[in-house]
Amino acid sequence: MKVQGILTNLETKHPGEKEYLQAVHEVLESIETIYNENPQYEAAKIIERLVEPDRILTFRVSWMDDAGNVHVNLGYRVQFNNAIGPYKGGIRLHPSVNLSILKFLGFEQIFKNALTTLPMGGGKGGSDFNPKGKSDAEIMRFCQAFMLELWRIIGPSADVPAGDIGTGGREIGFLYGMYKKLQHENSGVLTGKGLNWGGSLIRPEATGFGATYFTKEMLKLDGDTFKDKVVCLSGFGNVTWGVALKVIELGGKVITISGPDGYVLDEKGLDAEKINYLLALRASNNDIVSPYVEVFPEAKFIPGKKPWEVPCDIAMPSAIQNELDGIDAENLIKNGVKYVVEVSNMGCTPEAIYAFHNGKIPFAPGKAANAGGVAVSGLEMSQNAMKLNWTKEEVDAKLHQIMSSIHEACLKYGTEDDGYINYVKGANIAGFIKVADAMLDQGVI
Ligand code: 2IT
Repeated sequence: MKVQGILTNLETKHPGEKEYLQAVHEVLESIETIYNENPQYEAAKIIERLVEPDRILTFRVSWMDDAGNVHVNLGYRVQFNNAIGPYKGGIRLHPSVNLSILKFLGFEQIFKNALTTLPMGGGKGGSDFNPKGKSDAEIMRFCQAFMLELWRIIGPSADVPAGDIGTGGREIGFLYGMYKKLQHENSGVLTGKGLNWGGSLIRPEATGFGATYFTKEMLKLDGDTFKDKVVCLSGFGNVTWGVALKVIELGGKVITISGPDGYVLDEKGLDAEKINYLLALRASNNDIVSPYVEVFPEAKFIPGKKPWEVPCDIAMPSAIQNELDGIDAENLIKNGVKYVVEVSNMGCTPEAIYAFHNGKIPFAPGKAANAGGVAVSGLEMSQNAMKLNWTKEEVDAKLHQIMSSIHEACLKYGTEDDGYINYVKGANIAGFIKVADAMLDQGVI
């Protein structure tokens, strides 16, 4: 394969879609050798077919605010690949949302979902709607208007959306209510539902718990544990909350969280009360983390900065794509970081990943480390299909087992001659082989 040729072609076809091209580049680079060793892939033009979504729905979302003003947003659903199961992936509501971002997320989701071992294809959706500062009624009207378009192309065996940045339990509820009304069925089409209407225990915690279980496996390889490890997190949303809970349970110390306004340094470490407060902070509907230091004055707020300047053993970016760049990576390495685990999707820039690889720092990419969220979504689908609920212990045990198996897959395909584990390569190859082989089996479609 000529990776460069395919990329140049994509750049011409999709100029300016920088996040999407970044995600494709990373995957193609990792799978080049496997691809060249298996001419059946090239013969079936697997890469050329895999990098273009099956289809994209773009729609207008019109809604009215509480003052009676009309607003127009853009809505999207990118159905990327369904070779191994229904399209599956979240809905991001954030002003930065555009097609490039949803295509990068949908592309990543294909490999991530394949790694979970569950039958789920890849998709992603969203809108440039900003939920911050909106009332519950405004959120409801937006979600209802969004679903008035989306419902035509989703279904429990066709496409199963879920939450992502800006879409939590409240939004899933409003979306589900409208879908149910339009489709006249209660079949669990979305995941991340409320517990008494088809949701799964552990789903809210799953991304964070899963990433922590994955990190536990990385530590175990070195005969180590979380005990007394200093951990820097970014973000203060659902994912950060889940990581903090589990890291502390396993004996680690979480000393940073962050928002778009800056970061909080809490040298004493987060505890149960502070983690609980994250829920209140998130629910406050303001996109700022600084109020933390008003409630816990022993912590410091550092405005306008990212937490990667703070010395730590383990860095876990948990906010948004490209939040940790080459300079941040150099700072972390200089300060002695031992592990870096992407919990956000594509949280590290290519320069940062290069620096970690170069410095032989174990680095886990998001599509492996954060797969616990969608894995428990898959388990929610299983429970809905069976019309039965598993206990917290059952779901957690399955999540644990899935994260260990993803780690195993990374070792299998990512161990280099000198023993360094290239988790990026491992995750990309393992995910790719599964999807590519399914596409081969199913013919040219
Ligand atoms: O990025 C992700 O994996 C998610 N936002 C979760 C997707 C899902 O379908 O649960």
